[in-house]
Amino acid sequence: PLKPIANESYILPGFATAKTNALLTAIEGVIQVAPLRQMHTPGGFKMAAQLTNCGKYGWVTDSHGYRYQTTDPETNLSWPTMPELIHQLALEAASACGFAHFKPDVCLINCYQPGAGMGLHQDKDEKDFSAPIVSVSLGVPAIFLFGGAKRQDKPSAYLLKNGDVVVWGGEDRLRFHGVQPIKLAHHPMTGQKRFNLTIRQAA
Ligand code: MD5
Ligand code: FE
Repeated sequence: PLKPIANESYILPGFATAKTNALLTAIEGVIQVAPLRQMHTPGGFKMAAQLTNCGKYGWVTDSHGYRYQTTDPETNLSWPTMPELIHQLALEAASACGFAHFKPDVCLINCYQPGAGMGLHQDKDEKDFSAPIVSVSLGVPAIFLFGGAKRQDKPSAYLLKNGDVVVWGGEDRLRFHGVQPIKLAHHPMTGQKRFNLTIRQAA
């Protein structure tokens, strides 16, 4: 099933459900090399979610700005390779939504504890906005806020559960979006946490 939420954006409910165990195992492997950490925005605020990356590039933020880089600033090591399971899942989800040209080179892993959210923002640090973005939700549910081209546009709210996949592209690629603070809940595979994989083409 494929639920359109805008002209070129779709929720694929449960698209990754059969793979959630393997995805969490893959995430554990990444975290052992590139630990989860809270980063700071250029304005000096600590982000609520913890993050890490895998793939050729990783998304980072610090006092100098938002950017992609090939090394982990905590360890100076290259980011771990993107597990093939994640790479393939992203290609399959994008293809199911009609996005044939997608060469993902980064998977940002966000980890939300109860109370953590993400304010409305646009993803615009990538080179080619014609490439879609695929997101995979794991663990406790979250309310995803999907806005418009302007910050002032009133967002729609969608509940994203373990195994749900969302694909954004085309005219919707630069919409404002965010995540409401996570409610206290329990998931058998992640405890109180929510993980989100955001698979993108940075270069
Ligand atoms: C999350 N993460 O649940 C979300 C899912 C981020 C972020 O937003 O930047 O780490 S990805 C949601 C997304 C990506 C690209 C475009 C749009 C939404 N959109 O047009 O709404 O941790
Ligand atoms: Fe985003």
